[in-house]
Amino acid sequence: MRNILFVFAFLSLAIHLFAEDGSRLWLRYEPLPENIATHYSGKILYISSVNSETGKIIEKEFKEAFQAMTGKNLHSAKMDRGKNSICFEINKKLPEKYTIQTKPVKNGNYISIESADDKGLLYGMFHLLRLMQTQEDISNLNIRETPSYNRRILNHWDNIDGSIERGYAGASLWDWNDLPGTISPRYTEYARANASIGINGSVLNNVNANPKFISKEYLLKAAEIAKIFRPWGIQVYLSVNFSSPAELGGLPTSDPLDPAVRQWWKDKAKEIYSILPDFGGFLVKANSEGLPGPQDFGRTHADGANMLAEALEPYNGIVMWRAFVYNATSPDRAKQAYEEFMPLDGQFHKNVIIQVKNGPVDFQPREPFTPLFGAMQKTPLMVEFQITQEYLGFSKQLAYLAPLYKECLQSDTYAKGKGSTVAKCTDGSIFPQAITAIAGVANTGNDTNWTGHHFAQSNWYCFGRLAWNPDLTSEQIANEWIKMTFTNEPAFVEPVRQMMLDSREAVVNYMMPLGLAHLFAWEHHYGPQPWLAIPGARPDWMPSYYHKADAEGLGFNRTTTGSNAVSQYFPPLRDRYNSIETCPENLLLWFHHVPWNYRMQDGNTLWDELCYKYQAGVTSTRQFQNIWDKTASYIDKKRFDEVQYKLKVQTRDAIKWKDACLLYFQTFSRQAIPDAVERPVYDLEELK
Ligand code: GCV
Repeated sequence: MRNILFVFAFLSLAIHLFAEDGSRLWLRYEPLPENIATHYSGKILYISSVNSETGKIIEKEFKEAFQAMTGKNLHSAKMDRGKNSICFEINKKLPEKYTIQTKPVKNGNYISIESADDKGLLYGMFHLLRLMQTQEDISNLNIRETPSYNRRILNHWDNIDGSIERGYAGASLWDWNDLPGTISPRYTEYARANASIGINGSVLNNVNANPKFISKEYLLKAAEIAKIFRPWGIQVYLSVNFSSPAELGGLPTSDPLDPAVRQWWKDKAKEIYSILPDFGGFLVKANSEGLPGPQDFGRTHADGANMLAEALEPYNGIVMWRAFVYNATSPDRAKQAYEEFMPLDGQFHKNVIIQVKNGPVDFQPREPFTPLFGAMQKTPLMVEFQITQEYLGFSKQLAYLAPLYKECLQSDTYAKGKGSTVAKCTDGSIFPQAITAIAGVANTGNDTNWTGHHFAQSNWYCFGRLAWNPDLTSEQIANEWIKMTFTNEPAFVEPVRQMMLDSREAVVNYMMPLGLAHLFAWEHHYGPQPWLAIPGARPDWMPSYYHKADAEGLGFNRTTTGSNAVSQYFPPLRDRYNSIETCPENLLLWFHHVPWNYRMQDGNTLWDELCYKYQAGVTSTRQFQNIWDKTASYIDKKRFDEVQYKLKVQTRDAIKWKDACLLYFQTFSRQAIPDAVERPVYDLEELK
């Protein structure tokens, strides 16, 4: 009875101390059930040779977490690897980033976490805590971990005025007005959350970069953020505007071959490193969507990137040069990055890496992988994913993105025969490269729960976990995240995991199934506007450029009889995509213009199949509502209610997508919507 009372008192204390508002993310360290807590008793924290700031963080975090989960205090000891102790130890000879092992000691055993540096110990500590949080057996451990990518980076599209481009979780976390004098406690919380999932870099500002970010005034502000991030193993990077020499430095030009411009960047790099000694480097969006770049001066992307690379080289900084380029006159936007960058392969300085969006257009709910992966073999490439849900329902809709990220990373490019996946082509295992990296456009903001939708936290989480190890399964990651974020109760974990795993495909189905892309409303990219036609606007910003609906059929002919984008892929993929019979149906309309009465693999016509896909998307969202409604008793009311409300909005908006797209495409197909599909509830004119 006393035990029960104790547990009860302990639980209510925990509940009292922390509101369940999502602010604690996956680092909630909830009390473990008593039988498990007993199993963990008696362990002593032992830290050797770690006197750094990071060492102090490890000691504090581990003690507090252990206390919160087990109710027991740990004691620090420097000398003795005693029975039941947990030992954090630097081992310079260790090839892996860290190991966690159960090792024998007199009368028992202890847990040893070893790494060549304190950052590895930090990751090892979070790994061990994760095992405890998810109630895994830690009695016999033999874990060896090495990250797949050296640089695992969040890109913030945050502006100087505190707004965030494509941000759906409030304003920027960075209080530029108050920095450097006032330091928000959230900087530490942000760094801690990132460290817990292995993220080790942060680009603080938008790729649509204001030149001011590299002024002395702003460097001093960024330096304060970097100071907080440093012991958590996170390097600061900045996006730079290519016209900075002219706009910030007052030079008459920003031509990358002009000696004064080159010197300006060298001086700027020197200044940056005097203020930010471990600065990571530059991210650059150039000659893209109206931003300046080397082509303004008749120079190439390589000329521009190499000039910056030379300036950063003495300090080991890198340049992440984006391949997101397209122009209004191109007959196929999906081909452009390849056309502009392939001729430059091998011409980049060794500290340049080309940052390439996962798909050739723009973070659509489904795209094939960008064909530059595997093709540029003499230049390091890094994948850029979007974590913020610009094209997947903002923070209003549930879309767990691990399946999307994995679909790209596991795609076989066939660059060096079968098995040349995008992951292997970018992690250094097929093409040796000095720099390996991966980036995700962050979905964080100053909302209490960080990401707007409670489930959007899982996308931040899964990006970090996959950046560390792309072989983890979406299911495994969802499992961990749910247990740490909500509860270990199987009656909650299992249905919610299934809901998450189904959610991305649901969004594809009710937004743009079968390889359709970019049917989005003008500018905000939330709802459907497949009919959009603004006189005089850029054609490649209009949905009809992508869907090509006409009386004959639907889809973009990218085969050898069309734009020939298929030729940018290696055989046999090229041939598979080129043939309507072998093209995967989930990309059919990406590569083919398909007649409305074309027979799909299941015998349905294209038109009927399209209708069934939209219906399947809507049906899934209703299932999500049903699943969620049954979970009320397992979690706190606040998060339950907030998610319940968002799932209702998602169903409502999925119906809008279905009605808008089917009613619009019906004006071309001139066929009835099959009986098994819900009748439209909106009129096309009303939706328009
Ligand atoms: C930061 C898309 C988005 C833009 C974004 C751009 C990019 O076009 O809509 O908001 O700009 O991608 O990735 O540079």
